[in-house]
Amino acid sequence: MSVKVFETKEVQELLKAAANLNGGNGNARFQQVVHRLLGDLFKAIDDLDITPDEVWAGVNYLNKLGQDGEAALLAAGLGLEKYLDIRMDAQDKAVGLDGGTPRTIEGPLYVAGAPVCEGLAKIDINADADAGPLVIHGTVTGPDGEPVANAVVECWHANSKGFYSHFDPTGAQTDFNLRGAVKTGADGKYEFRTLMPVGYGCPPHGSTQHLLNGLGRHGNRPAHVHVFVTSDDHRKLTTQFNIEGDPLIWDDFAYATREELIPNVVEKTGGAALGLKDDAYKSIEFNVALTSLVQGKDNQIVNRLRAAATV
Ligand code: MBD
Ligand code: FE
Repeated sequence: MSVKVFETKEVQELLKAAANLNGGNGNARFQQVVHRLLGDLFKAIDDLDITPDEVWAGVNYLNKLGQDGEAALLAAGLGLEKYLDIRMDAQDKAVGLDGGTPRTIEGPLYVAGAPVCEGLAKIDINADADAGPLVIHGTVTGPDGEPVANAVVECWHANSKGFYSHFDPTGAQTDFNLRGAVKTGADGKYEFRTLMPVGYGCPPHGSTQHLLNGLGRHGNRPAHVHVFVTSDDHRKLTTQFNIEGDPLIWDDFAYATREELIPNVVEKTGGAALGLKDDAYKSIEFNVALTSLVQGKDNQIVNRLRAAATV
Protein backbone atom coordinates (compact mmCIF):
# COMPACT_ATOMS: atom_id res chain seq x y z
CA MET A 1 0.00 0.00 0.00
CA SER A 2 1.32 3.40 -0.98
CA VAL A 3 1.67 5.81 1.93
CA LYS A 4 3.28 9.25 2.06
CA VAL A 5 5.42 10.00 5.09
CA PHE A 6 8.26 12.08 3.66
CA GLU A 7 6.78 15.47 4.54
CA THR A 8 5.93 14.53 8.13
CA LYS A 9 7.68 16.29 10.97
CA GLU A 10 9.00 12.95 12.20
CA VAL A 11 10.80 12.19 8.93
CA GLN A 12 12.10 15.73 8.45
CA GLU A 13 13.50 15.65 12.00
CA LEU A 14 15.02 12.23 11.35
CA LEU A 15 16.80 13.54 8.24
CA LYS A 16 18.20 16.54 10.11
CA ALA A 17 19.36 14.35 12.99
CA ALA A 18 21.00 11.80 10.67
CA ALA A 19 22.96 14.54 8.86
CA ASN A 20 23.62 16.31 12.20
CA LEU A 21 22.44 19.41 10.41
CA ASN A 22 22.20 21.67 13.45
CA GLY A 23 24.62 19.75 15.60
CA GLY A 24 27.52 22.20 15.63
CA ASN A 25 30.21 19.57 15.11
CA GLY A 26 31.24 18.09 11.80
CA ASN A 27 31.81 19.57 8.39
CA ALA A 28 28.99 21.90 7.30
CA ARG A 29 29.38 21.18 3.59
CA PHE A 30 29.37 17.44 4.21
CA GLN A 31 26.27 17.75 6.38
CA GLN A 32 24.52 19.78 3.67
CA VAL A 33 25.31 17.21 0.97
CA VAL A 34 24.40 14.19 3.11
CA HIS A 35 21.15 15.83 4.21
CA ARG A 36 20.18 16.50 0.61
CA LEU A 37 21.18 13.10 -0.82
CA LEU A 38 19.57 11.16 2.03
CA GLY A 39 16.45 13.30 1.68
CA ASP A 40 16.31 12.62 -2.07
CA LEU A 41 16.60 8.89 -1.33
CA PHE A 42 13.87 8.99 1.32
CA LYS A 43 11.62 10.92 -1.06
CA ALA A 44 12.23 8.44 -3.87
CA ILE A 45 11.30 5.56 -1.52
CA ASP A 46 8.04 7.36 -0.72
CA ASP A 47 7.25 8.41 -4.31
CA LEU A 48 8.03 5.07 -5.94
CA ASP A 49 6.89 2.99 -2.98
CA ILE A 50 10.26 1.24 -2.95
CA THR A 51 9.86 -1.88 -0.81
CA PRO A 52 12.07 -2.99 2.09
CA ASP A 53 13.25 -5.92 -0.05
CA GLU A 54 14.32 -3.51 -2.78
CA VAL A 55 16.12 -1.25 -0.30
CA TRP A 56 18.07 -4.20 1.16
CA ALA A 57 18.92 -5.44 -2.31
CA GLY A 58 20.39 -1.99 -2.95
CA VAL A 59 22.33 -1.94 0.34
CA ASN A 60 23.71 -5.37 -0.44
CA TYR A 61 24.64 -4.19 -3.93
CA LEU A 62 26.77 -1.39 -2.45
CA ASN A 63 28.69 -3.93 -0.37
CA LYS A 64 29.35 -6.06 -3.44
CA LEU A 65 30.30 -3.02 -5.51
CA GLY A 66 32.95 -2.09 -2.98
CA GLN A 67 34.24 -5.66 -2.73
CA ASP A 68 34.65 -5.67 -6.50
CA GLY A 69 36.39 -2.29 -6.39
CA GLU A 70 34.07 -1.07 -9.12
CA ALA A 71 32.51 2.12 -7.73
CA ALA A 72 34.42 4.36 -10.18
CA LEU A 73 33.61 2.01 -13.06
CA LEU A 74 29.92 2.22 -12.19
CA ALA A 75 30.21 6.04 -12.02
CA ALA A 76 31.40 6.00 -15.63
CA GLY A 77 28.68 3.55 -16.70
CA LEU A 78 25.86 5.51 -15.09
CA GLY A 79 26.91 8.72 -16.84
CA LEU A 80 27.92 10.38 -13.56
CA GLU A 81 31.42 11.07 -14.90
CA LYS A 82 29.98 12.40 -18.18
CA TYR A 83 27.63 14.62 -16.18
CA LEU A 84 30.60 16.23 -14.44
CA ASP A 85 32.06 16.97 -17.90
CA ILE A 86 28.78 18.52 -19.05
CA ARG A 87 28.92 20.79 -15.99
CA MET A 88 32.57 21.75 -16.58
CA ASP A 89 31.78 22.50 -20.25
CA ALA A 90 28.91 24.75 -19.12
CA GLN A 91 31.13 26.48 -16.55
CA ASP A 92 33.73 27.19 -19.26
CA LYS A 93 31.04 28.56 -21.54
CA ALA A 94 29.67 30.77 -18.78
CA VAL A 95 33.05 32.49 -18.35
CA GLY A 96 33.57 32.79 -22.12
CA LEU A 97 36.21 30.07 -22.29
CA ASP A 98 35.77 28.35 -25.60
CA GLY A 99 38.12 26.71 -28.05
CA GLY A 100 40.66 24.15 -27.07
CA THR A 101 40.43 20.40 -27.49
CA PRO A 102 37.23 19.15 -25.84
CA ARG A 103 37.52 17.32 -22.55
CA THR A 104 36.13 13.89 -22.00
CA ILE A 105 36.11 11.56 -19.03
CA GLU A 106 39.26 10.19 -17.40
CA GLY A 107 37.80 6.81 -16.49
CA PRO A 108 39.04 4.61 -13.64
CA LEU A 109 42.18 3.08 -15.18
CA TYR A 110 44.90 5.75 -15.09
CA VAL A 111 48.18 4.87 -13.36
CA ALA A 112 50.45 7.71 -12.23
CA GLY A 113 54.22 7.54 -12.52
CA ALA A 114 55.01 6.75 -16.16
CA PRO A 115 58.59 7.79 -16.97
CA VAL A 116 58.71 11.06 -18.93
CA CYS A 117 60.50 10.88 -22.29
CA GLU A 118 61.59 13.78 -24.51
CA GLY A 119 59.46 14.08 -27.67
CA LEU A 120 58.94 10.38 -28.32
CA ALA A 121 58.15 7.24 -26.34
CA LYS A 122 57.86 3.60 -27.33
CA ILE A 123 55.27 2.22 -24.91
CA ASP A 124 54.58 -1.30 -26.20
CA ILE A 125 56.75 -3.15 -23.71
CA ASN A 126 55.01 -6.53 -23.81
CA ALA A 127 54.55 -8.47 -27.05
CA ASP A 128 50.94 -8.70 -28.23
CA ALA A 129 50.56 -11.03 -31.22
CA ASP A 130 47.06 -9.80 -32.02
CA ALA A 131 47.88 -6.08 -32.17
CA GLY A 132 49.37 -4.18 -35.10
CA PRO A 133 51.68 -1.19 -34.73
CA LEU A 134 50.24 2.25 -34.16
CA VAL A 135 51.93 5.65 -34.13
CA ILE A 136 50.14 8.44 -32.28
CA HIS A 137 51.54 11.89 -32.86
CA GLY A 138 50.57 15.53 -32.77
CA THR A 139 51.35 19.07 -31.76
CA VAL A 140 50.35 20.79 -28.54
CA THR A 141 49.36 24.40 -29.08
CA GLY A 142 48.18 27.17 -26.80
CA PRO A 143 45.23 29.56 -27.16
CA ASP A 144 47.34 31.70 -29.53
CA GLY A 145 47.84 28.70 -31.84
CA GLU A 146 51.58 28.62 -31.11
CA PRO A 147 53.32 25.36 -30.15
CA VAL A 148 53.68 24.75 -26.42
CA ALA A 149 57.10 23.60 -25.23
CA ASN A 150 57.51 21.53 -22.03
CA ALA A 151 53.95 20.25 -22.10
CA VAL A 152 53.68 16.67 -20.83
CA VAL A 153 51.41 14.45 -22.89
CA GLU A 154 50.43 11.24 -21.10
CA CYS A 155 48.53 8.46 -22.81
CA TRP A 156 47.17 5.11 -21.70
CA HIS A 157 45.18 2.51 -23.53
CA ALA A 158 44.17 -1.15 -23.67
CA ASN A 159 45.87 -4.07 -25.43
CA SER A 160 44.35 -6.36 -28.08
CA LYS A 161 42.17 -8.00 -25.39
CA GLY A 162 40.76 -4.71 -24.12
CA PHE A 163 42.81 -4.97 -20.89
CA TYR A 164 44.91 -2.22 -19.30
CA SER A 165 48.24 -2.88 -17.59
CA HIS A 166 47.99 -2.77 -13.77
CA PHE A 167 44.34 -3.87 -14.05
CA ASP A 168 44.82 -6.86 -16.36
CA PRO A 169 43.18 -10.00 -14.84
CA THR A 170 45.29 -12.24 -17.10
CA GLY A 171 48.58 -10.91 -15.73
CA ALA A 172 49.85 -10.54 -19.32
CA GLN A 173 51.19 -7.01 -18.89
CA THR A 174 53.97 -5.42 -16.88
CA ASP A 175 53.66 -2.00 -15.22
CA PHE A 176 53.34 0.87 -17.72
CA ASN A 177 52.81 -1.33 -20.75
CA LEU A 178 50.81 0.87 -23.16
CA ARG A 179 51.19 3.85 -20.83
CA GLY A 180 53.59 6.70 -21.46
CA ALA A 181 54.51 10.32 -20.93
CA VAL A 182 56.23 12.59 -23.44
CA LYS A 183 57.51 16.12 -22.91
CA THR A 184 57.26 18.45 -25.90
CA GLY A 185 60.18 20.47 -27.23
CA ALA A 186 60.03 23.93 -28.81
CA ASP A 187 58.01 22.53 -31.74
CA GLY A 188 55.24 21.33 -29.38
CA LYS A 189 55.38 17.86 -30.91
CA TYR A 190 54.89 14.50 -29.22
CA GLU A 191 54.84 10.92 -30.52
CA PHE A 192 53.98 7.51 -29.09
CA ARG A 193 54.96 4.26 -30.79
CA THR A 194 52.52 1.63 -29.59
CA LEU A 195 50.02 -1.05 -30.61
CA MET A 196 46.41 -0.74 -31.72
CA PRO A 197 43.99 -1.03 -28.77
CA VAL A 198 40.70 -2.89 -28.67
CA GLY A 199 37.62 -1.66 -26.79
CA TYR A 200 37.14 -2.36 -23.10
CA GLY A 201 34.35 -4.48 -21.65
CA CYS A 202 33.28 -4.46 -18.00
CA PRO A 203 34.21 -7.59 -16.01
CA PRO A 204 31.34 -9.90 -17.03
CA HIS A 205 30.66 -11.13 -13.47
CA GLY A 206 31.28 -7.83 -11.70
CA SER A 207 28.77 -5.53 -9.99
CA THR A 208 28.78 -2.95 -12.76
CA GLN A 209 27.84 -5.44 -15.46
CA HIS A 210 25.27 -6.93 -13.07
CA LEU A 211 23.53 -3.56 -12.79
CA LEU A 212 23.79 -2.91 -16.53
CA ASN A 213 22.22 -6.32 -17.22
CA GLY A 214 19.24 -5.28 -15.12
CA LEU A 215 18.91 -2.18 -17.28
CA GLY A 216 19.28 -4.18 -20.49
CA ARG A 217 22.52 -2.32 -21.30
CA HIS A 218 25.92 -3.55 -22.49
CA GLY A 219 29.13 -2.57 -20.70
CA ASN A 220 31.45 -2.02 -23.64
CA ARG A 221 33.51 0.87 -24.90
CA PRO A 222 34.82 1.48 -28.40
CA ALA A 223 38.61 1.30 -28.82
CA HIS A 224 40.07 4.52 -27.45
CA VAL A 225 43.23 6.18 -26.16
CA HIS A 226 43.24 8.32 -23.00
CA VAL A 227 45.20 11.55 -22.92
CA PHE A 228 46.26 13.97 -20.19
CA VAL A 229 48.13 17.10 -21.22
CA THR A 230 49.73 19.26 -18.56
CA SER A 231 51.65 22.50 -18.96
CA ASP A 232 52.62 25.07 -16.32
CA ASP A 233 50.98 27.93 -18.20
CA HIS A 234 47.76 26.22 -19.29
CA ARG A 235 44.88 24.26 -17.84
CA LYS A 236 45.30 20.51 -17.67
CA LEU A 237 43.37 18.72 -20.40
CA THR A 238 41.75 15.36 -19.69
CA THR A 239 40.51 13.73 -22.85
CA GLN A 240 40.47 10.64 -25.08
CA PHE A 241 40.18 9.89 -28.74
CA ASN A 242 38.37 7.00 -30.36
CA ILE A 243 39.73 4.69 -33.02
CA GLU A 244 37.87 5.64 -36.17
CA GLY A 245 35.63 2.90 -37.53
CA ASP A 246 34.91 1.11 -34.25
CA PRO A 247 31.23 0.09 -34.38
CA LEU A 248 30.67 1.17 -30.77
CA ILE A 249 31.84 4.76 -31.28
CA TRP A 250 28.32 6.11 -30.77
CA ASP A 251 27.34 3.35 -28.35
CA ASP A 252 29.91 3.82 -25.58
CA PHE A 253 28.67 2.57 -22.19
CA ALA A 254 30.60 5.46 -20.57
CA TYR A 255 29.36 8.21 -22.94
CA ALA A 256 32.84 9.60 -23.66
CA THR A 257 32.61 9.96 -27.46
CA ARG A 258 32.67 13.45 -28.94
CA GLU A 259 32.57 14.40 -32.62
CA GLU A 260 35.91 16.29 -32.37
CA LEU A 261 37.67 13.30 -30.79
CA ILE A 262 37.60 10.82 -33.69
CA PRO A 263 40.83 11.48 -35.62
CA ASN A 264 41.50 9.71 -38.91
CA VAL A 265 43.44 6.48 -38.92
CA VAL A 266 45.99 6.57 -41.75
CA GLU A 267 47.62 3.44 -43.22
CA LYS A 268 51.38 3.82 -43.62
CA THR A 269 54.45 1.81 -44.58
CA GLY A 270 58.02 2.23 -43.43
CA GLY A 271 57.41 0.92 -39.92
CA ALA A 272 60.53 -1.25 -40.02
CA ALA A 273 62.73 1.85 -40.17
CA LEU A 274 60.92 3.19 -37.10
CA GLY A 275 61.54 -0.04 -35.18
CA LEU A 276 57.88 -1.11 -35.35
CA LYS A 277 57.05 -4.81 -35.45
CA ASP A 278 55.63 -4.64 -39.00
CA ASP A 279 56.45 -2.41 -41.93
CA ALA A 280 52.77 -1.59 -42.44
CA TYR A 281 51.40 0.42 -39.58
CA LYS A 282 48.60 2.79 -38.64
CA SER A 283 49.13 6.41 -37.79
CA ILE A 284 46.86 8.81 -35.94
CA GLU A 285 47.49 12.53 -35.71
CA PHE A 286 45.89 13.93 -32.59
CA ASN A 287 46.63 17.60 -32.13
CA VAL A 288 45.90 19.24 -28.81
CA ALA A 289 44.90 22.84 -28.17
CA LEU A 290 45.24 23.89 -24.54
CA THR A 291 43.28 26.65 -22.83
CA SER A 292 44.43 29.51 -20.63
CA LEU A 293 44.56 29.52 -16.90
CA VAL A 294 41.56 31.28 -15.35
CA GLN A 295 42.74 34.20 -13.22
CA GLY A 296 46.15 32.56 -13.09
CA LYS A 297 44.73 29.24 -11.90
CA ASP A 298 43.94 25.83 -13.32
CA ASN A 299 40.27 25.56 -12.40
CA GLN A 300 39.79 22.11 -13.86
CA ILE A 301 42.22 20.02 -11.86
CA VAL A 302 40.22 17.06 -10.59
CA ASN A 303 41.39 15.27 -7.46
CA ARG A 304 40.38 11.63 -7.24
CA LEU A 305 42.00 8.47 -5.98
CA ARG A 306 44.35 7.19 -8.67
CA ALA A 307 46.57 4.13 -8.88
CA ALA A 308 50.30 4.73 -8.94
CA ALA A 309 53.31 2.62 -9.76
CA THR A 310 57.02 3.15 -10.22
CA VAL A 311 59.51 1.86 -12.73
C1 MBD B 1 37.79 2.20 -19.56
O1 MBD B 1 38.85 1.92 -20.32
C2 MBD B 1 37.37 3.46 -19.52
O2 MBD B 1 38.05 4.31 -20.26
C3 MBD B 1 36.26 3.82 -18.78
C4 MBD B 1 35.77 5.21 -18.81
C5 MBD B 1 35.59 2.89 -18.05
C6 MBD B 1 36.04 1.62 -18.05
C7 MBD B 1 37.13 1.26 -18.80
FE1 FE C 1 39.72 3.47 -21.15
